[in-house]
Amino acid sequence: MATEGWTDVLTDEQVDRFWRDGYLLVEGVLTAEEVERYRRAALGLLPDDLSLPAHWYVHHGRIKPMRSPDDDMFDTPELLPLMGNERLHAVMARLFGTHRLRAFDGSVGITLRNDGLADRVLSQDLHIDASVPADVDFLFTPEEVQLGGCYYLTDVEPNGGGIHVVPGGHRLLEEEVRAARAAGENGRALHEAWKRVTHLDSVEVTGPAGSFALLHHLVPHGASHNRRPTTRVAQFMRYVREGHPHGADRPRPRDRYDAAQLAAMTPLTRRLLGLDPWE
Ligand SMILES: O=C(O)CCC(=O)C(=O)O
Ligand SMILES: [Fe+2]
Repeated sequence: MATEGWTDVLTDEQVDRFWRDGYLLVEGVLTAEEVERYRRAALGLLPDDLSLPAHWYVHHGRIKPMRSPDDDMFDTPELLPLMGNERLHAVMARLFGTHRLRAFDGSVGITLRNDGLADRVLSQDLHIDASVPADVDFLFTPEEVQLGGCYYLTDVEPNGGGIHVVPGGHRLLEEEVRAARAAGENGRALHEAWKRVTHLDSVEVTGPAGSFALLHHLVPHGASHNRRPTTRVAQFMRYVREGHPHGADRPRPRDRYDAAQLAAMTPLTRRLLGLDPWE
């Protein structure tokens, strides 16, 4: 089936580097034709007159389209195939050690050039987006791991709005949380529940269009200002194993999908969304 060959999709060196650094740029996940199609679909979310709906998020040149005030998942027929991409699933299966995964997120981030705030690199506080509720302590088990990141749908050159990550940040976070626990403190609550991390240094992840910038869920990361003319277009994805301890593997509700969306799904997409069971 679709996952054939997933064991050799990354080299052992890439796998080791990912678990050591907590991030990895995987090139060539999308073909040039796919990049062009999805980039157009993502930019096609922008209204013709560039009047951005009030419920969209716009900050320092970064536009986050929203389907509704509390829904940022763009699983339209055009963009839905990104959620069931075979190559990204193979990369994830290699790292998780199983192909029985659930995929979610599907949000889009479009970063225009911003000439302001010249003394600042980041346009967003470093944070984590772990599927661990803010009032629940980390388990630090393999079952809890969520792997995510973004497809780059444009070339991202240095200072071009690439996602910033803290190298080794997942290990730094675990050490800090465990030290706090040992001191009788709540490590989960540190740094505003790890949504405002100001004490760690980050680097920009650059790469050609068609790459996936892969992140461990405990790596603090944040958006950066784009200083280049090329508008950065990215689509975000997250994966967990079936049986996630905090319920992040819940299937998508069936009534979310109309005939056009269902027609855009492959058998792999249906399993990743939880509409069909894994064998
Ligand atoms: O757009 C980016 O580069 C990162 C955005 C991000 O991490 C977020 O919005 O949670
Ligand atoms: Fe984030």
